[in-house]
Order: sequence, then structure tokens, then C-alpha cells
Amino acid sequence: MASILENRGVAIFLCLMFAWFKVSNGDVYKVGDSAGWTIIGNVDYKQWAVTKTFQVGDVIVFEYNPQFHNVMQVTHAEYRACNVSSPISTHTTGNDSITIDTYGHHLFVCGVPGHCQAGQKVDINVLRAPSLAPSPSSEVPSPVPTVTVPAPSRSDAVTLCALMQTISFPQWQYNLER
Ligand SMILES: *[C@@H]1O[C@H](CO)[C@@H](O)[C@H](O)[C@H]1NC(C)=O
Ligand SMILES: *[C@@H]1O[C@H](CO)[C@@H](O)[C@H](O)[C@H]1NC(C)=O
Ligand SMILES: [Cu+2]
Repeated sequence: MASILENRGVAIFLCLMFAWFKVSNGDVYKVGDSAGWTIIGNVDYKQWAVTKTFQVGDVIVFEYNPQFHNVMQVTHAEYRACNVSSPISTHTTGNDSITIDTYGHHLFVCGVPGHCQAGQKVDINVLRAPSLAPSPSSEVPSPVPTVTVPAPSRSDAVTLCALMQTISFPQWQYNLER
């Protein structure tokens, strides 16, 4: 009888740990903190970003007056050149929450002429967890890291919990029959 309880207890504990981990991932970062998304005051967005440890699931908030600014996600080349001729996406509400759901660089600039050049650009870089990095001595040749890799979603916690139910259930039956 004790083993039934232990088994299910462990399963539930692991489920909760996993769910807690996923939930705790979603930190909210307001770009520029109290200054927001602006060209006033020479906010150093590079410095702002490098002091943060962004993770998949985090929410990046851009707060600004939409009469004067906007937010455009661009490629590396466009970011370097402050070229906003073909952005990946454009946000214009003045209070834009963007959920970061992939690893790597997420590059945002203001598309108003001159603003990116004036420093209104930010690089949200999500580093891969060290334990997930492929080891150099790995026998399977690892592909060259690509720009974006899909990350586990919240629903994975639900899937895992469902899986654990099916795993622990036969054990439960087995114990009852004895
Ligand atoms: C801006 O980017 C577009 C597409 O990425 C490209 O066709 C264009 O030549 C670029 N303009 C400049 C001035 O670099
Ligand atoms: C921006 O939106 C968030 C909720 O998404 C809200 O809490 C916050 O007050 C809003 N800020 C402004 C300036 O409207
Ligand atoms: Cu701007």
C-alpha cells in the first residue's frame, strides 16, 4: 500500500515541479524600465539588455507614445543597418507585450526615421541552457546552430502529467491485484 502512495506521490510531485518551472519562466521585462521605449535621455538599451537573463516564455513590454514611436522586429543585417524596409513584425499600440518563445536573438528597433540610428534598438538574446548545449565530443555530428529553435510550451507540462498518470496507473492496478 505504501508503494502505491509513494508512486503516485512522486508522479504528482514531479508534475508540480515541472509546472512550477514552466510558470516561473514567464518573467515580464519592460524595455528601458521606467524610461520606456524612447529617444529621450539617451537610454542605453544595449546595457539594459545585457544585465538581464532572458528565458523562453518571458514577456517583453514596449511602452511608448504611439504618436512618436513604434516597434519593429528585424533581422541581424537590418538591425545593424537600422533598415526597416521589411520588418518581421510591426507593433504600434504603445503598450506592446511580446512573448519570447524561441532561443537566440530577438532584434527590435523603432521604425520612425532616425530613431534607430539614435539608439532606439534592443537585442533580446535568449541563451540556451548550458546543459542543453551539444558537447563537442558528441559522436552524432551536431548541426550548425540555427537562428531559432522551438522551445517547450506550457502544454508540455500537461502532457507530462497525463503521461505520468498512464505510467503510474498499471503499477496501481498491479498493487491492487496482489
Ligand atoms: C534594406 O533591406 C532590404 C530587405 O532586407 C534590402 O532590399 C535593401 O537593399 C536594404 N536597404 C539598405 C539601404 O540597405
Ligand atoms: C500596459 O498593459 C499592461 C497589461 O497588459 C497594463 O498592466 C499596463 O498598465 C499598461 N500600461 C499602460 C501605460 O497603459
Ligand atoms: Cu522611436
